[in-house]
Amino acid sequence: MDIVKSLGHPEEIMNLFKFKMGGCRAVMPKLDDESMSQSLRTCYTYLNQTSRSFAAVIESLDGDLRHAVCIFYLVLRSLDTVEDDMTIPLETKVPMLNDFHTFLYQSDWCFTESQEKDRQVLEDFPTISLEFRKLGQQYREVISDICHRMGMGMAEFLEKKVGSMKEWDLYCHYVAGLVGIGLSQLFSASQLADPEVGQDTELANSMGLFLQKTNIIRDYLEDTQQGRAFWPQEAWGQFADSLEDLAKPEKLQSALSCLNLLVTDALRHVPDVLTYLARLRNQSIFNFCAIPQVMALATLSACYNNPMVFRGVVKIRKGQAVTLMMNANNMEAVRTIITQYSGQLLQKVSLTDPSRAETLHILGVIVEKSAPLQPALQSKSTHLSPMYLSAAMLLAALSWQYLSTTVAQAQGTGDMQRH
Ligand code: D61
Ligand code: MG
Repeated sequence: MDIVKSLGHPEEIMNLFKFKMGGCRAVMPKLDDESMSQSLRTCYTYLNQTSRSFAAVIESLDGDLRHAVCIFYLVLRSLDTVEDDMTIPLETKVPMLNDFHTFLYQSDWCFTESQEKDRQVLEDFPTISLEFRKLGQQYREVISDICHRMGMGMAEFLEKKVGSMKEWDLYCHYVAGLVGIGLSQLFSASQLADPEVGQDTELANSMGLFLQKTNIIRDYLEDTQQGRAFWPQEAWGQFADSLEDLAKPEKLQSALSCLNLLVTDALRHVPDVLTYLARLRNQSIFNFCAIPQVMALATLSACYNNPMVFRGVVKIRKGQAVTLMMNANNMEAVRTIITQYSGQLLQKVSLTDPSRAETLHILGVIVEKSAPLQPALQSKSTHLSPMYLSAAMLLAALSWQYLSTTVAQAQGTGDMQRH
């Protein structure tokens, strides 16, 4: 089935075969768990059970960073399982979220009343907290601090809705920006990344916001069907009387306008993502950080102006995902990928979309910032690399789009004047 979906994309078919033949082992070597304690092996089992997208890239991290990030993931996944469990009453949930960081040092603390799919990590939390207490002090301090701040943020938003775009940024900061900030501190603490990586919390926060906003945009239907509302009212309120209304066929145009507005807002974080990735020196950390980001951009491009967001869950092809996983392992390749998807998005921007100008603007900024550096080095040789050419063409296409916008507007005003 995956092969069929990639029929029009020969590179993807090749990569799917390579992947099936274990080709991605180059990018993600097998975890040698011989020397592991039983409880640590159990933690890696929970990691693979609860995270489709992060397990493999976490297992391929170097040195003691691997275990630290694995435990960091399981601690926050446990906290999030409490937040997401709609069967836990508020008066129980709020104190649990606020005090969760203290459970890390209570060897027998566990929670057995969750109905969530990931409830295993709460029922057997003693195994996770045991491995947590075995980590180095520098890692435990980061994990406990981030767990405390995320728990308090989640509790804050249990009592209030995501209203303004600013509150959307704040909610995504609590549940994903703090993950980026914590990971960056773990990277620097492991000496596998420069201290500035852990210190520049703005960039680290953007890494999390781009991933979480993409998830929230993609999961519109699943979330609204489960009574969860993460789309900011400041956005949907411009197009409908309720968030659920966006799923009504007669509201499709309004729904697409709201969707495109949110995608455009999420794209604001891409320039920071590029700056963040360019600072990474360790290959395993680069893969771990870059792969989820380019997957998110591919998902955003697939969601943009796509009615399927209101009828199901839009997913990128398996062949596309494998190709991104195999290619996104150096900065030049990431620049090329981001330029390609910006071009794809550009082609979808309709003349009548209310966010058209903002979308074209941010795509222009992204294309400029992700223009491949290589050509400069090749200046000695006259010919310009194909990527340089396509970036130039993209910029040309963008300015053409701008011009046609302004002309249309001028004519419009002309028309306006006429009526
Ligand atoms: C570099 C590399 C990975 C990064 C990063 C920078 C910055 C941020 C993140 C990963 C986190 C991205 C989160 C996007 C997926 N959204 C969720 O998982 C939501 O839950 C958020 C709260 C718990 C966060 C758990 C987490 C996730 C990824 C990690 C990690 C911790 C620790 C280390 C590495 C990666 C979403 O949960 C979906 C679900 O319940 O399945 C939600 O409830 O909104
Ligand atoms: Mg959650």
